[in-house]
Amino acid sequence: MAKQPSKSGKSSQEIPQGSGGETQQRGGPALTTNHGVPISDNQNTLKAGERGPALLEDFVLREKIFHFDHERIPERIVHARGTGAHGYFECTKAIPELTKASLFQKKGAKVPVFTRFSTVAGSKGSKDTPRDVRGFAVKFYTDEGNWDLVGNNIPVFFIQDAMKFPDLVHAVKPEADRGFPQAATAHDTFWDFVSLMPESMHMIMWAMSDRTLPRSLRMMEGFGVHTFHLVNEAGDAKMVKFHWKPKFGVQSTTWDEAVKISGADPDYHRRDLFEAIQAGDYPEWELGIQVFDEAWADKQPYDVLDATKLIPEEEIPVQIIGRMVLDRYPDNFFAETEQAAFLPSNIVPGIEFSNDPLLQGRLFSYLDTQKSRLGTTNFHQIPINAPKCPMHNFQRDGMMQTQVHKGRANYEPNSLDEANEDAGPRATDAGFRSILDKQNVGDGKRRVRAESFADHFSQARQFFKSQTEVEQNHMVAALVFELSKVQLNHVRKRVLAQLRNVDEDLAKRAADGLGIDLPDAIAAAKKPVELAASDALSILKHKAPVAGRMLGLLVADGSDADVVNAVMEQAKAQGVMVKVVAPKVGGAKLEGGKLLPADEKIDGAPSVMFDAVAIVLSESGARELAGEKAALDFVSDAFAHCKAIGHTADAKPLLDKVGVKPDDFFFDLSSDAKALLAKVSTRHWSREDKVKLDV
Ligand code: HDE
Repeated sequence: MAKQPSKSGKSSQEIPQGSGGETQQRGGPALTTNHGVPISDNQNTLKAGERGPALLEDFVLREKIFHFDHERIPERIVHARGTGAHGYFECTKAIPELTKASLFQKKGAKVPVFTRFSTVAGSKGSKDTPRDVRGFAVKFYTDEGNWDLVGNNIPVFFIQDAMKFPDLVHAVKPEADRGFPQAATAHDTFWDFVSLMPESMHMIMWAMSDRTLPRSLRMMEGFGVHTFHLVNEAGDAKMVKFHWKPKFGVQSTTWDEAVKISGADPDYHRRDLFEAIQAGDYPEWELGIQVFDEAWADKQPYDVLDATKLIPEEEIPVQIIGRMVLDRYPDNFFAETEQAAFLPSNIVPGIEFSNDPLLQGRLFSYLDTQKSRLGTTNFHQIPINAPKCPMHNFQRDGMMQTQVHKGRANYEPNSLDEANEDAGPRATDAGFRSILDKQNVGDGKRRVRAESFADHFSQARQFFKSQTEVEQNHMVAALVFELSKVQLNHVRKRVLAQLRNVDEDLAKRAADGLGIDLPDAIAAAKKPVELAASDALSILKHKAPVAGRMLGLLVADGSDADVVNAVMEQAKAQGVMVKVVAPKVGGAKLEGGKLLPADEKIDGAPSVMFDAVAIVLSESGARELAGEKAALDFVSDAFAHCKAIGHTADAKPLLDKVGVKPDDFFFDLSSDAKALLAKVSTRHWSREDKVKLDV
């Protein structure tokens, strides 16, 4: 084709084709179409003439736009927002007497894992820090197939029977007519539903506690929730609950912090996981089990098949059998994290389901949902989902089949081997067998709820009683906040009426906070029993190691270099990460002239993003920052959120402007940086009374 003259008189072929006038040849392999044809120009559409219409024959453009148009897939119906990482599971205590599962046979044996954490209610693009349950799903790639332990960071659930799940999810998601609120339980339909479902009250206690405001995904417990079975080589079965115990301790933010974090960094948890792994501070959990038998289960005042109940750790201690380390962030978020398909039905020989009716419903749902989300029954062939052990069967074809099966053996039984052809795989005696459970089947088909599931309040009360005063205050504040957002007064009242069955004082305090009269209690289906408090249920009674926490180091021009170094050295020694915050991201010129580059500009890194703060300022730096709203908020929020505050004596003008009075959690960094670091993971809760903030 003849070259088109351009307006400037130059042939269009002579105009450099890269953006900004430079060519785009920067190394790397040749750019091609999806079908391997090399592409010469990735900037311009093929046109009829330099300023003419685009040509339909432009297969390069058409393919590029076509693929782009279909880049998104449906998000998960629930748990849409999440992030994940690769790692390994190591058996630290072999338990062949309990299970024949291959991953638990030998101390020191490792299997690869992929773990995804999620919020439940929000859409894929919602914030990381709403008040919400967190998903904790682990895929173990064992040599006998994938085992998916698809749990949450809370050991119980809202409902007892899968039949109610669509109703629960409809109620919590944005309201059907208005399309809001996003990622929030604080609205009419959620509270309407749960107040009519007394079985949800135990989970409501957890949801209104700080458990739903985790400080980091690395600092959450995980729970398999349901009772499962462990089966040994001889076929003996024991019941089991699975627990994940975080190495970095359990920690939560306050509500005010979570709200502010969501504005400052909607990706807070995702970024935290990424940064910790990049820094080599690998998130780690211990895997624990509570093991018991039917005879023990039969003696409990609740049913172990009821997912709204937990087994107190004081009753059946958690024995640690392994550890999980997450040491590699995915290379590609979509290919791995988004396409990861977890299936509670993925179990391996030696692990078995129980008859928990919630679990039984899940066994169907997850397999089913992958077809609409990932578009094909062959989703198990996507690398993140594929087992890492051999896999052979006679399932064939389907959309996006990537395996090229050879031969004609696609049915069984066959005798093709007699004709020297490949006859394909055979079932094996060593394969998965379901345990015999004669006891619980056979009394006819019945659409009922077992009588043993009827007590909805005893464990809810046990949870409330097990909290420290600070945690109870937070729960009251959470209930008042949520119910203040509920607009239907009869719903508020019904919640309070249910709460009276949990704890009279809790109900009364919530009613006071709302400014409404306490209604009569709703009669409980079964009279609650008094259960002993359990320390394991309180976050503040857990150990709080300082390693893995994040310190915000505020500096400005003229800051004392020795103090900065002392803080950094102490932090390093304690395994605490540090982010340098300064008025300008280019950094601050410390006293003596050395430039300290900043990680963040002050208005991009409010103190809510840190566990504790070190304010290392010269007097002139402090005076200057005393005129900046972001710096004032940095200090006042750190104080209000009860965090440890280290400072130089010269930082006084800033502290004075904020008006905070130093207390036991203020540390003079010129003399003692170590003391600050020791308190990075604890909060000075008694400040809450002083600041009277809406915790
Ligand atoms: Fe889920 N749940 N769920 N769930 N769930 C899903 O599966 C469902 C339940 C949990 O990171 C969906 O692949 C039903 C309890 C996690 O990809 C869906 C019932 C627990 C994740 C589904 C429950 C969970 C999901 C949506 C009641 C804790 C995210 C997309 C019978 C033990 C997994 C998907 C990931 C995801 C159904 C209840 C945990 C729709 C029907 C109880 C961690 O299949």
